[in-house]
Amino acid sequence: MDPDYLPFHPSPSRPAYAPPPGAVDAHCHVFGPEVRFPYAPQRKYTPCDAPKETLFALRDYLGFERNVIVQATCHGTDNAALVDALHAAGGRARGVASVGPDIADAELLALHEAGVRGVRFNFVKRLVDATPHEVFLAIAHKVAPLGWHVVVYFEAEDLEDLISFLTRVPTPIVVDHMGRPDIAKGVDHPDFQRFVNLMDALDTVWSKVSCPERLSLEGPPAYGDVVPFARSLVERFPDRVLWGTDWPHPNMKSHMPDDGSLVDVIPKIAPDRAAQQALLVDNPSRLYWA
Ligand code: 0GY
Repeated sequence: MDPDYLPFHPSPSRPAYAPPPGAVDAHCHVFGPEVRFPYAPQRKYTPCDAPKETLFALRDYLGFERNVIVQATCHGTDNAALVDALHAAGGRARGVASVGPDIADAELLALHEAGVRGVRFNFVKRLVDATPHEVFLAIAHKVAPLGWHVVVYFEAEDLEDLISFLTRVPTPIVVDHMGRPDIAKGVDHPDFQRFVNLMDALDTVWSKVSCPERLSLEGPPAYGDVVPFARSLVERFPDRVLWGTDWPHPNMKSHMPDDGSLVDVIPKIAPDRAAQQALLVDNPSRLYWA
């Protein structure tokens, strides 16, 4: 089936910014190829095939050494493409899987051996049908003994209703894309400050300072209106932030970002070498390679 959004950028520019040795792209995906790893029947979009070989070539081209590959909704709870990529990465990739509550302990162990270190809970209504919080909590309790964490994806307007759930999660929590703030409202708006307050109150909550291309009203290549949001989190929580390309940018319909331009946003959100080292190397190493 044809993809229902733009294909990823065919020839990204080489970024001016050079990431430090050991840098991790902590949010990216592999899709298909469909002939080998079919997409989930219940998916809400059909992606373009985005195979592991292309991801690893992009990693090298952009100056990264490692990837965290995140299971996206179009593959449902079939983590086969993810596991295949992890095996091929030779220790240079870790994974975040999607699993159901009935997953067997042996399956979890096999995922762990492949390099999975977390599960993802998706609350974005256009991407998934709702899952009861109790089901997610049962999964979180099942993976906690493995030392895994939970990645959550939600939109800013839904955070208030999720706070009581988040406080009950027994593992570290990584929030995708800064909780998707409405950039037009500004950093000081109560919606974004609710997220900052959550990170203040719960030191188990981390944030990916990623995806300016999804959040920006200004658009490429600088995505300048998103910078103050990401920078404020990097300054305030230097040890609990991660960065990722989000390649191959599923569901991007307005424009397809040049991944080189996305890398060049990094020194604007983490201006000094110490902040860059934490964001790109030390923090993801602690969470995924400890
Ligand atoms: C992302 C964002 C999106 C998609 C998914 O799991 C997914 O399908 O996460 C999106 O459409 O915003 O992080 O890849």
